[in-house]
Amino acid sequence: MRLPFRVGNCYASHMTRRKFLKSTAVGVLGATAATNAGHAADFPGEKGEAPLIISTWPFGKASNDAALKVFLKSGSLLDAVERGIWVTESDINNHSVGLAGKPNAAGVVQLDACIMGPDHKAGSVAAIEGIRHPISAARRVMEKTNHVMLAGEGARMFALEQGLESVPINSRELYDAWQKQHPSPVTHKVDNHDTIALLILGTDGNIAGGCSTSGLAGKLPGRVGDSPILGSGLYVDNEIGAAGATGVGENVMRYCASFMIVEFMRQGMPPGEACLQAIRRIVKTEPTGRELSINFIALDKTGRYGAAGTDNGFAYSVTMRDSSRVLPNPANGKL
Ligand code: SD4
Repeated sequence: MRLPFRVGNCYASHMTRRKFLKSTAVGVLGATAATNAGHAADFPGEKGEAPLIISTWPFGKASNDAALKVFLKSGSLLDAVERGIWVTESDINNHSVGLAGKPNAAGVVQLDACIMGPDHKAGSVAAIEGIRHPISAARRVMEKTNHVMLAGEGARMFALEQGLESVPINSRELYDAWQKQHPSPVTHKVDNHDTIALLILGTDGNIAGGCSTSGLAGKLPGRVGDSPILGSGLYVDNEIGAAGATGVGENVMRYCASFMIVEFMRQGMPPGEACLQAIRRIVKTEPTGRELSINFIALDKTGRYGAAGTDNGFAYSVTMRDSSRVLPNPANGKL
């Protein structure tokens, strides 16, 4: 989609979502007014030159920049994904990715991550505790085991055996104390969630992606979201393209949304339109209508990229050799 304004490099990676919202409100309204509501043909997305990296949220930009550097130096898509996502996982000011993420209802930070490469290999970890870089644990699952997904304590033990950086955990005591107060399961209001999903198209036309999150703040202990579930929080099909998600995982994983978006691209839709159509399809069957908090990014083999989300404040980051930008949610006003 051609926007009537350009969101340049002025958005530093530490800018909060709220500040970003405020600062782009005028531009977003402009974008909405300049398009005529919601026709697929008006939603073609944009095209870039590989190496091309896109990720969720303004904080993704710092990860994109790191991923680009790694790719240009090493030529490795998976290194670029992993080391790019490290940046967000390491950011102590980010409270929705990595060990600085907000804890679950029992006061424990449980992390989800996955990675998928051009050869359709994938690895994932769910509800892992105390591991600095869950994306690296996911990559090790992919490369060092015959499995695709490890969860909970087993995932942590595996990561420790692999020598990944860790911090001590005291989840047992926290969980026991929490259970005394809440003997039966309760649902907790979720008040904070943002995930990094990062997709890269290499100069050789190959695609890879990764995803990492602390999930929904206040989630029930053991709850796993969409982010480590292949086809939900992330999907890569090297013949077609890739998609990634951020938002309320329960509303993504019930629809295999990233897989759906890639399949829409297979049918010929440009990435942005595929994201929009996935949302429209999901919204149709949901009694809550568009109050779903589901947001997607996608890119295809030819370098087209796009995004769409139900959250007006959703934004995504796009990085190429000569530019690194944060763009507002192109679906604002189109749903
Ligand atoms: C989850 N999808 O665990 C993640 C959280 C998230 O933006 O993406 N928030 O449900």
